[in-house]
Amino acid sequence: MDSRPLYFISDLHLSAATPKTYAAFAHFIETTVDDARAVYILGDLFDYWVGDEMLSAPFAQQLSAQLRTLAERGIALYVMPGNRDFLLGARFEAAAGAQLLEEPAAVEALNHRFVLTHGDALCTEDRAYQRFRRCVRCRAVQRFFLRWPMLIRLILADCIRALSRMQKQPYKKKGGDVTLEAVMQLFAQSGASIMIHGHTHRPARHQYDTAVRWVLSDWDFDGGAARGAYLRLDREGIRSISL
Ligand code: LP5
Ligand code: MN
Repeated sequence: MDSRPLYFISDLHLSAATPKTYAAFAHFIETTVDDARAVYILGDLFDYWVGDEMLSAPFAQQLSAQLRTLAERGIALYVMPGNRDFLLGARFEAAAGAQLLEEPAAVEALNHRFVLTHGDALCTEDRAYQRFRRCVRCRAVQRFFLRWPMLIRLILADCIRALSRMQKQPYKKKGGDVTLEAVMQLFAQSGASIMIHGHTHRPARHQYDTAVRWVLSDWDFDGGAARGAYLRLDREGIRSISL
């Protein structure tokens, strides 16, 4: 059995405007995960993604080349789409040497069964967001959107981002967290005893009767309070390690 550790991160929200967070991420990829069997990025690697044509931007080229070094070192890379980068596609996969993971994903490793998800689908009280999500996760809507010129896509994404920002403290309002009902339903449906997700920016370890839910931290070294962390699973179990 391959007993090398697995690493989990999410919510880096990287863009050309986040050089310090990118530097922390580059260090994580170059050094921290050197002993890994696999790295899982559970959504929102990018601040936003409106189609794989974004790969032609120097920032995205640098980032995908960085990610490709994992495959070259024999480390598998799995990327799950988040609510900001669900339009990552096959060209990104090829450029980054990654495998896109559909969510929720069940994974067996080191004698545990995990269920992995970004986390936004679990915020079932956020009805406006769930309506929006159903619309933009519809394949036909995505195909339609991806045929538009890049400039128009960027303008629409900017409008959506502005609307989203106008919500006061989205993670503190009612509906800004996962619901217990959705969490329990996902445990039951997946048969997993460990759940890992991000999105809510409320890093924690929640213990239930027979299951555990780990919530990943977001990363930000460019704005207010510097923060970032990853989960490491090895034969001894899971640990959260802050940067
Ligand atoms: O991202 P975060 O964490 O700050 O907030 C999320 C929810 N917001 C979003 C929007 C993203 O931040 C921006 C997405 C950029 C990529 C766009 C791709 C372009 C569209 C592709 C079409 C195929 O996800 C926020 C949640 C919060 O998490 C907490 O869970 O509350 O939800 C919102 O703010 C959404 C609003 O509630 C509803 C917005 C309605 C916008 C209507 C525009 C319709 C456009 C239809 C497009 C075809
Ligand atoms: Mn998110």
